[in-house]
Amino acid sequence: MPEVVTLGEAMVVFNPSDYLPLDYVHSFTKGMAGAEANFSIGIARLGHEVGWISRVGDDPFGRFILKSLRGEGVDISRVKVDVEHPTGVYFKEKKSARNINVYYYRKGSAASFMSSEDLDEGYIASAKLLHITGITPALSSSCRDAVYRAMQIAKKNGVMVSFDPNIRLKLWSIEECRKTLLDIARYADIVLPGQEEGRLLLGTDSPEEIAKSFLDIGAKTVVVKLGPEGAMAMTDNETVYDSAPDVPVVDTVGAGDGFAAGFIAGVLNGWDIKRCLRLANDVGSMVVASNGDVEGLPTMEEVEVFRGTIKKVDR
Ligand code: KDG
Repeated sequence: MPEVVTLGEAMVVFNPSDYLPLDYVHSFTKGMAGAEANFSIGIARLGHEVGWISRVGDDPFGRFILKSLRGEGVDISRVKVDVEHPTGVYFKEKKSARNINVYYYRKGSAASFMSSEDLDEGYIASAKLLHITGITPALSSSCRDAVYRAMQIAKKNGVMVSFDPNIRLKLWSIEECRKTLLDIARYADIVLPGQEEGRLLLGTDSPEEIAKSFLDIGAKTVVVKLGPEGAMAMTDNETVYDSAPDVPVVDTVGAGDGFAAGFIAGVLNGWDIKRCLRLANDVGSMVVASNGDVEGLPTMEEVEVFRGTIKKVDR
């Protein structure tokens, strides 16, 4: 049984070949996407066992997603193939590396029909950690029920819960989003908001105030992502800051999932918070420096090469 379990929608992403408005782009590269699937690949590459729960359509894109995740070593034994609904897709529009829009074609997708009946209680109960993002509860009411059920199973069985708000205002209104995500955060041991997400949810830009608010509602560790500035982690006993490595910005989408995978992998390794934060920042930066949502996710060895602590022989 996997150490980490997560649930959410994977999609096929079409990455444009040029920095142009989408109406002028003529070719795209097909890739894997979906926050929880990206996170799963990140965790697997960093050497931990992870299971991803979802539904995919009975179509070539669903098969592509399953082959990709299986190939990465993610456990997909709890994924259902839905013969009635398609796999979701999304298109990325890049006007520049820092100016990215997304266009979703996921309404009515197979994953949006996921429900609490898709959950295997023993599978979640035997994990060390359940990872939730704010995207899954935005997909449908049955997905939201599944998220709550998964968190209840985790709480009942002493499984740690990590929560990345991953606010997507193309999926729901800010009012519904705020109400739901602040409620979900009450179940989380580790909360990983971005600074802007903290502002949207709590009305403050201050990383310290954002962290304290989540600690007040029950989190044990809060990690606030500060973009190119790095990140800050706070517990009841300590506050730690870490800067992000300076990398060329190629594609920022997926960096938060890589960051979460790095932090959680560190937690599973039993590392102190400073070391977890370092790995999170390194993994996030490596994703930012490569094209695509998952392509830049590193193995531990690749992290060491990136840090310059080991040398790679190229030829
Ligand atoms: O965090 C990256 C994700 O945003 C991307 O892979 C697609 O899951 C996705 C979403 O809903 O935006």
